[in-house]
Order: sequence, then C-alpha cells, then structure tokens
Amino acid sequence: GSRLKGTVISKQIVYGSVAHYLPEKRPDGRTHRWTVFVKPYHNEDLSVFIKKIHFKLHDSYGNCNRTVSKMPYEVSETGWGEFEIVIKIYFQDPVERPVTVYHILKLFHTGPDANDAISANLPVYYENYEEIVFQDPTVMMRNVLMKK
Ligand code: SLL
Repeated sequence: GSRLKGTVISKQIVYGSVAHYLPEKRPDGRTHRWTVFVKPYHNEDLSVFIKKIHFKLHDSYGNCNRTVSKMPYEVSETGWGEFEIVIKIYFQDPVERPVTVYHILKLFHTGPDANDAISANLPVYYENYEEIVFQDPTVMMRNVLMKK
C-alpha cells in the first residue's frame, strides 16, 4: 500500500491493570485475581483499526502468550506476584508496525494510604495513558482510523 506523506493521525489508549485479593486462601498459593487491559481513552471501537493484542505474561504461567482479537482487550488471571507484562498491539494493515508497551502488574497497595486501602479492601488500579501516532499511514490505515 502507498503511504500518505505528511498525514499524522493519533489514537489515545489506556492500558493497565486492576487487582484484588481472593476471598480465601488457596492451596496453590495464589492470593490475587487480576486483569490487564487495553481500552480506548475516548469511547470508540478499537477493533476498527486494531487487529489483535498480544499479552506476554510471566513464564510461571503455563500459557504465557495470550492473544485477544476483539474488545474487551483484556486477560484475567490469578497469581501471587508482580511482574512486567509485554503488550504488543497489531494493526489492521499488516504493514503498519506493531506498537509495544510495557506494564508492571501491580497487586499491592503502596504509599502513605496503603494501610487504609488494605483495610477497606480496595482494588489496586494502575493505569497508563498512551498516544499511538500513525505517521504517513497507508491508505487502508487512514480509512479505518478516520471511520466514524
Ligand atoms: C516475583 N519476579 O518473584 C516476580 C515473579 C511471578 C508471579 C512473579 C504465577 C502463579 C503461579 C504468578 O503469580 N507468578 O506460579 O502459581 O515476585
């Protein structure tokens, strides 16, 4: 596909995780249920321009490579430890380079209010904002990015 020189289109996304304690102790030692996700910053259908999102979990998970091809782009698991999750976003036009972001799964409250948060059993949210910039997109990518 030919590229549109000088065209710049950006899309805002939010990626992150939410975690909470499991109500009961488990024999496998897992203490938390968590979800890692990618969602739109504005209310829009990301699948119009995203083909799939690959989440690479810690090697301690049997199937540590998870691929999600439609919204919601998320993976839920149980576990006991924090680690880095590699999130690779693939676009509808395969010539458009995938974008990789790194997220540290956070399970535990930290900071001055940690004890209060633990007592109240609040979930641990940890979100980041990212802007994906498509510079000189292909015609196909431009068309899906501009779709209303
Ligand atoms: C740590 N570097 O040692 C980290 C690794 C990995 C956590 C944490 C999997 C569940 C399971 C899980 O929670 N892995 O293996 O049962 O803290």
